[in-house]
Amino acid sequence: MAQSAPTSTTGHGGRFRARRKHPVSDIRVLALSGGVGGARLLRGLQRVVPPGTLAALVNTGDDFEHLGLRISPDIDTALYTLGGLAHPAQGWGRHDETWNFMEVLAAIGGETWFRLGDRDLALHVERTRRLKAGETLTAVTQAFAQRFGIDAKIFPMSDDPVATRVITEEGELAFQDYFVRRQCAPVVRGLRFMGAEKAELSDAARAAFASPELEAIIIAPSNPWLSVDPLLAIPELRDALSSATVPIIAVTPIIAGKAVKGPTAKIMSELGIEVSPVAVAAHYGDLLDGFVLDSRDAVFVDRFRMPVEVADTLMTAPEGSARVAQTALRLASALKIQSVFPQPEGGM
Ligand code: FO1
Repeated sequence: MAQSAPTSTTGHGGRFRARRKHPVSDIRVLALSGGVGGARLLRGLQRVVPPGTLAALVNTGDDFEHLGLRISPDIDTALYTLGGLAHPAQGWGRHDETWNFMEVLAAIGGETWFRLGDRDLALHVERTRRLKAGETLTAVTQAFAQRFGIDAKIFPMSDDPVATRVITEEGELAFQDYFVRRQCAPVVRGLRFMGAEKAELSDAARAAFASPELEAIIIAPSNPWLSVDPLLAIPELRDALSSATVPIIAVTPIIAGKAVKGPTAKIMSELGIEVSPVAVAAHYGDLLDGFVLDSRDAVFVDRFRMPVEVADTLMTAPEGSARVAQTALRLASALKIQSVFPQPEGGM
């Protein structure tokens, strides 16, 4: 149903008609994502679904204030990756970056452990300004996504503050202190997500879950403990997943006993958890309807108590992302048909 394009005002009193935006009610695929691995799957999903039908709920537990700036790393990784601006090998930040700001900051004795490129800086400065002017993180993120020509809807998991705290053998650390300053070295004993129990979904995220066109929910191959659990710690989000009437599919973040990127395997072993895709599926428990397993781990198939698709899940190249996205969506649609036409007892 064609809706009149909403008009909105610029920050300078002018009026302009926002480009016609797809309404959230067009959303067919909803992805939960954090970090680099998650963003790569979002890139694949954006390539294989029709325009305007993909929404992503992105982790904000890594967000922090640094040098007086409000920084949302997983949101920015999603923006850069979907906007074609991401640094391919690094995953975070831009490919076309310069570092003059950091150079001078170092020269004047500023904090340089968290590296902010000159172009990246504009996002943090403008986000900080708009948040201080009273805009929500959801509104700011959508404005940036539009400016980057991104078709998918990128939603923070909440507009309320949630802070991931990493409980280590050396005591509790703020997320970026653990992840960047200490390069994930401290031994992890547990995690907590400050504010999650009080955090709510944004109206836009709620509308995405309620979309009449919704066909699948995909848990991206992000670090389950660091990047997905903050989302699952939000009661309203967890309830929305538990009451979802569409299949929920997780894509493995572990391949042949290792994480593609980041400390997933290290944290699993430090938490005394078997470093395998089976343990990841068990971590998500009865939320899942299906799992995408990497072909290098096909040996684990018979340890799964849910439908599994096996594929090459490495997404270093863009076509890899599209392949994994297709695999996850194919599994979801197969399960959806099954739920509508259940197999006779003793069926497949
Ligand atoms: N990760 C690093 O390992 N070192 C950095 O200096 C760094 C800077 C940075 C700046 C902006 C941004 O959006 C992300 C940045 N990241 C950096 C990545 C970030 O810490 C992680 O991507 C997430 O927090 C965890 O996925």
